[in-house]
Amino acid sequence: MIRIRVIRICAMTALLAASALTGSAAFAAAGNGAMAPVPTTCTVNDVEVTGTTIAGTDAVDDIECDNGVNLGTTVTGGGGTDLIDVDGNNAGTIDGGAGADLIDVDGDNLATGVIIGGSEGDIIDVDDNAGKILGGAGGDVIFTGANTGTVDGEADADVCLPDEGAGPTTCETVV
Ligand SMILES: [Ca+2]
Ligand SMILES: [Ca+2]
Ligand SMILES: [Ca+2]
Repeated sequence: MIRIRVIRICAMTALLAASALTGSAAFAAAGNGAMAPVPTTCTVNDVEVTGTTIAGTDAVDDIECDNGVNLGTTVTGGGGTDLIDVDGNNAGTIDGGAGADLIDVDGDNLATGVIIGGSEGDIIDVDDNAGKILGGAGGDVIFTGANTGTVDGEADADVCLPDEGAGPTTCETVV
């Protein structure tokens, strides 16, 4: 009876060791894979584009991303007054480029997310921010939900309107 128990315990120990190894291997694989760019699907002026680079033109663009912006994906408006409209979270980089852009993220800006207004007065509206929001030159208006990340209006007279939370908010006017 004692012998059977010992064998059982040995078997269980071996199983646990094996599963711990498998777990660490899986973790390592996920760790490596986590930084891999993930393509995002958006429409640029009603044309569907899938990739890790979604680029507007130097003219006025309407860029719509209905499933968020994934890690490693960069969405750029380029020149012109662009609308970049995201449904879901931003884990990538959104850059309005030159021109007074409207960047509307109907989700959170995650820790890995970066939103750049670019030159001229941009309007940036996002839910909770754990990432980085940079207004760039021009008088920008930046709306956020709870802010635990970085909000910096950068050059010129900016207005930041964080709903709650006291993450570092660098704006001439914080409402
Ligand atoms: Ca553009
Ligand atoms: Ca632009
Ligand atoms: Ca700006």
